[in-house]
Amino acid sequence: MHAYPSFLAEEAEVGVTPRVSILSAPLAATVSWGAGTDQGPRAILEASPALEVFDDELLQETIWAGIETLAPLDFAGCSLEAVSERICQAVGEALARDRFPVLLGGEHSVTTGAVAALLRHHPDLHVVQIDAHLDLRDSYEDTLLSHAAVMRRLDDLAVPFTQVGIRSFSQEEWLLVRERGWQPFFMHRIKAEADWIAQIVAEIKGPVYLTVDVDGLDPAIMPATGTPEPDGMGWTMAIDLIRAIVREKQLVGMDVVEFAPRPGAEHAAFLAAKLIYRTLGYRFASLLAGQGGRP
Ligand SMILES: [Mn+2]
Repeated sequence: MHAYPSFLAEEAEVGVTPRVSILSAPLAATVSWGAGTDQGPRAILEASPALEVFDDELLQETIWAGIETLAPLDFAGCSLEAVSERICQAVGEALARDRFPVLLGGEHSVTTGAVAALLRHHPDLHVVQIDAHLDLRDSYEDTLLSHAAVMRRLDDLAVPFTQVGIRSFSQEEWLLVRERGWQPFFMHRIKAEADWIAQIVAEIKGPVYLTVDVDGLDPAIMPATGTPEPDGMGWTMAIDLIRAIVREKQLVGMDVVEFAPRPGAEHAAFLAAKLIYRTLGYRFASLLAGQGGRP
């Protein structure tokens, strides 16, 4: 068995106290179609050393913020409840050590445990979800902690959330959205409303947890996922949104979920790694300002 890879490999070893913990949650228990999300974290980490450590937009070496990769969580023999508790504990430990947590899924149900941990530090937490799906089913295949019900579980926790890139949902979910008066940022909406990013920023009141289900992106750039819904968000769309959120709000944690590596689609793992590195770049830009990243 090969050692588990780390984000940016030895390039991340710059000798500063880490401010970021990369935490792998290789969970694949309830995927509906297209398995392989348990291999997602490894594939993203393995692709990451191909990134240029000097960010081409921010003109800084974000590695100087300090990025550590923790050993992957082991879910062998765990129920989904136990998985969620284990993630909550691991994210809680990262927060206690003053680290910014980046969780790599694994399927989307990993988000619940991370949000539970963040809520203890930020009771006014707001979740921004990039996703093709509403994930508002009450349960899915009799599983309350299914990936298809993850946002419903967050609603149970009374966490406010904003859903972006949506283009696939059930009638049950649609009726719930109407009943609650929610206004998801459907794909057709963000294409029709030029100020969609400003609208999203305006509705966020507290610190932000960003959950990126990679199927929110267009399958042309992100084919490595179980449900590659057509007509998704482009790279620039997603990055413009993340830039605005991180600059105008307080980003306190993030995850990238539902990545399932596909032979021949290695660009997708590279994209996921760059999206994480760019987001960390925004998050730590003021810390690194004026020094090109170097201390
Ligand atoms: Mn999804």
